[in-house]
Amino acid sequence: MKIVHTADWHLGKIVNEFSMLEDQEYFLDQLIEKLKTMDADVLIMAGDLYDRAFPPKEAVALANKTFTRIIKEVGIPVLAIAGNHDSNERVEYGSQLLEASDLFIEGTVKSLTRKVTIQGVHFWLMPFSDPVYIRKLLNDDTIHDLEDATRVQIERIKEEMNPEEVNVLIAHGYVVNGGLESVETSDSERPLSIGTAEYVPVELFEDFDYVALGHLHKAQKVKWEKVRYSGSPLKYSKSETRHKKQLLHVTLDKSGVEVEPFELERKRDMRVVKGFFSDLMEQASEDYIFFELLDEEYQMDAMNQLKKRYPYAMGLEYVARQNRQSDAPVLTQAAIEERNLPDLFADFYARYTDRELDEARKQVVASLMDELERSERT
Ligand SMILES: [Mn+2]
Repeated sequence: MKIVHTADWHLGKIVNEFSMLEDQEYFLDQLIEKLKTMDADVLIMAGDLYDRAFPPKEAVALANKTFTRIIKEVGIPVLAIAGNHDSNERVEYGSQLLEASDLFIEGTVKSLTRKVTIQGVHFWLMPFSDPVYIRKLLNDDTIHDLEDATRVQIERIKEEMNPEEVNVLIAHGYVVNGGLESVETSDSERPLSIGTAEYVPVELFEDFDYVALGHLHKAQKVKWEKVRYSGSPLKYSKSETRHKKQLLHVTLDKSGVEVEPFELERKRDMRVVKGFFSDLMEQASEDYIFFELLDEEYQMDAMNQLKKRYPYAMGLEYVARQNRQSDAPVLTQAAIEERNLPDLFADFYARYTDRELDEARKQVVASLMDELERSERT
């Protein structure tokens, strides 16, 4: 069995006011062409097909076109589940009918997880849902959080599953090896729950031969080779600019799993560019760029100026100013007590304005302090 594993397309996503639709369409065209040349039996999309529960119509049209082309032009089935950004019911629209065309989209959680068998390999489609919904659906009061909900769903799968055969789980969420610090998160992953633990221990998935995960935007394995996040195919936040975005080509049978990541060309890269304003204004780029300016002084209308040369500029920070502020010496309590208030104020003024307090201002501060002291005494 050869699988192409991808996830977190977030169709219709807007990053810093830029729609990603053109980039997403470009990527999906590349994906279809690549699938035509590679040896793959099935495509998995492990959740967050859309970025929002009510995606823009262009995003729905793009999903429709893409799935149709993969099935008709490439000729392989597609297995997809809802992620936490998707509307479970909307994603599932027409699902029973589409099954006949090899498009298997599972939106809502079922009392028994849906199984799809392709060439003798069993795929279990476990969409994301909140634990309160799952607790009611399964009528199980032991379910309090996502870990409980997942455990109960897996127990029910195991009652039906033949461990002698090849079983693949498709799921969406934080799957961790110990704590949340065992995985690498990004800024564009929305929290899964408020108030209860949102992660699930990887050990729950031990009996599967491969686990195709979605939610984390950085490609990574969790504890074992066979438990994988493909990551998102595109960069969706500044925190992802260093990621090597990829898809996974997975070859598996009962003896084990072999995972080969592959990359596709992007329409525009998203990156961080560091430099002085005047130097940057001598260059140009059509990538998505987060600027980190090294200038110590604020530049007049910097973002609008930069946008003339970098039409896809996404953000701007004055990193030299931030560094200097955080590098400023921290006074100990004893040192503070040794110094008088006017001196401490002069330090504060210099740090935040980049100017020394001049004599005239010093006089004003001193007289204000005197007045304060007098009024405190009376
Ligand atoms: Mn997600």
